[in-house]
Amino acid sequence: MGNKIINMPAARIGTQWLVILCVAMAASGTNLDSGICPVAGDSGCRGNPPDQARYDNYRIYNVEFENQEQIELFQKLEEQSDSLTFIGHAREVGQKLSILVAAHRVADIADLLKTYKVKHRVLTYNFQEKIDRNLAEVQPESIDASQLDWQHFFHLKTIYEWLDKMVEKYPNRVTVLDMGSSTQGNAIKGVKLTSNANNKAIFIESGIHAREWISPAAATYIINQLLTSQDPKVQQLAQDYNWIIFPCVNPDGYKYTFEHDRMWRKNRQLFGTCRGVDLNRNYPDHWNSTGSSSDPTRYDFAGPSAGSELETKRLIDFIRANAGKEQIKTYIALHSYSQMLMFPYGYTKERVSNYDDLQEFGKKASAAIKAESGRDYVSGSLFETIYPSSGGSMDWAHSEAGIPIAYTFELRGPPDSQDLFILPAVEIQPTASEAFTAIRAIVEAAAEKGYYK
Ligand code: 0X9
Ligand code: ZN
Repeated sequence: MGNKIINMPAARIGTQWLVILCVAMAASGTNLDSGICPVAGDSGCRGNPPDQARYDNYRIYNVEFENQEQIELFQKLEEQSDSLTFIGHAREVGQKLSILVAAHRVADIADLLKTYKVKHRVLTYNFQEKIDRNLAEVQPESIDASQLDWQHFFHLKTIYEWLDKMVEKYPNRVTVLDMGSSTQGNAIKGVKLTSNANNKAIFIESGIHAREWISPAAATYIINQLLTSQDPKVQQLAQDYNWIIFPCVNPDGYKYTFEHDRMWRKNRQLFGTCRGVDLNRNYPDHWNSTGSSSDPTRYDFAGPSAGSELETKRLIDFIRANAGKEQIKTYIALHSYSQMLMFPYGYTKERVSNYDDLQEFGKKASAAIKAESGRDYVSGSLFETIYPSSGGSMDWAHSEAGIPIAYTFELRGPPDSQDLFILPAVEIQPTASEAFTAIRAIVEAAAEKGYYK
């Protein structure tokens, strides 16, 4: 909206448009009398606020279902409304669920909770405060990548430049990998750390869900540890295995969380009036059979068909081309939040052939985290631990690509976190360290069982 339009006589603008214009102006603080933008801004008319989603006075409710009626109530609510962000779906008695409630729905939801006697707690009263604090912990996009640390969050550009710097610094050990471009033309870049061409390889997938910022941060932490740690055990691990790490497999979504909506999860593919496929529902393995949606407006939209998305195709092509050649025996997908270490399957309660081993390694990994930080991480099959979901990358990597050791980690915070995905920056270092500790415990236990022979 520019000054030209503001100065147009009312008669030349249709009544409907005039109303919209006035509401927009009032909302943005534009001075209708003078037609002057009050504050210098960076988008559209100087003075308009940026095109950024806000969550002022949004609340997080944690509810617990005690009967079928309450479950059906919340299933209906989720179906009917896009002003309630569910973290999971209402499924069973005893289940606890966090829901982000838009400010204009607070009275309505509070009434329903009372009417149906739903057990609940309010975890957060103003979600925007969490976001504001978090955005203050982001370093500017213009920062030199050598400044990358684990006390701040970083833009995609900085993470990618930091990968290039690692290659410059350790040319004999690090190579940059590029899977190709995303839907919106961003690179899907990673690194390979090689000690010996004959080593078995460990693959780490990070950032498939855009808003889970701890995931790319943990990936850069792990790369840095493998290259610089003085701990002989870490050096041994860097010696004995090659590591293929992609910090951000959903670059379009990640960029969007910095520029427009901190809570964005999916990729940015357009479907008429809305956008985004949940890339962790898009893999061609029992695609869209459970725990996913066929509706593009939903957070867990599986896509128009199995493997429809460019990001999914890139990753599948990469793994197909390299699983054998690079001897990839371990696949780790990093997510947040809930503190869980999960193995296949996600789509069924049937057990994988090496269920007992994966269960044992998971338990060892959560014990190692407990010893390190005191944090509780639950381990088990994904279906049994978090919720049924199909079309995930881990199921595909295990079943279709034949990678025997496959895990999905949900990193900090706890399941009843007041922050949801907005982890404070002070927790980056300890959380990333926990992730690395768990990976090391799994790899060491799997090595003992002969998985890397
Ligand atoms: O829902 C998800 O995709 C994951 N949880 S998150 O809160 N990070 O979004 C966990 C389920 C992963 N599902 C499969 N791999 N099938
Ligand atoms: Zn996730």
